[in-house]
Amino acid sequence: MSVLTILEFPDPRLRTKAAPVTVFDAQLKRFVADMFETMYAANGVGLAATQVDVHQRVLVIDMSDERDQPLVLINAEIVEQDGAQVYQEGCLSFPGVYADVTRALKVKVKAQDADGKEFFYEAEGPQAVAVQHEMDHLAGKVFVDYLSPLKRSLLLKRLEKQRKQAASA
Ligand code: GNR
Ligand code: NI
Repeated sequence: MSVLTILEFPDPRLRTKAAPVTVFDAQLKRFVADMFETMYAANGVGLAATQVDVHQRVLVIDMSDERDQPLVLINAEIVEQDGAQVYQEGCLSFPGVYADVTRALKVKVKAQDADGKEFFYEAEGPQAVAVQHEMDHLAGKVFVDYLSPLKRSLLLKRLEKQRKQAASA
């Protein structure tokens, strides 16, 4: 297994739209294992393939405190959604910055597992935030896209400041 490099904003590759997975083979399973290793190494609660420069519809999530509830969604599609919630989001591609984003409260997703078997997954609250955040990455979208121009420029300035501090630490 390997820890993969996570692309950071404003890398233009984060804007790539992922293609559906069509081949469910050993290579895909290795890639999923690498995604989990990368997400856990970075202390993230989710990771989209886009963030490691693989442009296929694969996302992983683990919202548990014990880091023992891995979930992989391949070719995920939202089939139902309901309500709204505001949640303070972060992103491994924007280290050290956070912002409130409004999203659906509940989502029902149709997806495939690493063997290609179709299943439905229903999430509410923080889990639903994670699913929507990762699905956005696969569409080339990032959480700052939801902010007003003013809030976005403030956040991107903070990102620069964080980077300078991290570089001189
Ligand atoms: O680790 C992550 N935490 C997080 C917190 C609030 C809302 C969304 C997330 S996802 C993020 C990992 C990441 O960047 N996934 O794309
Ligand atoms: Ni993210």
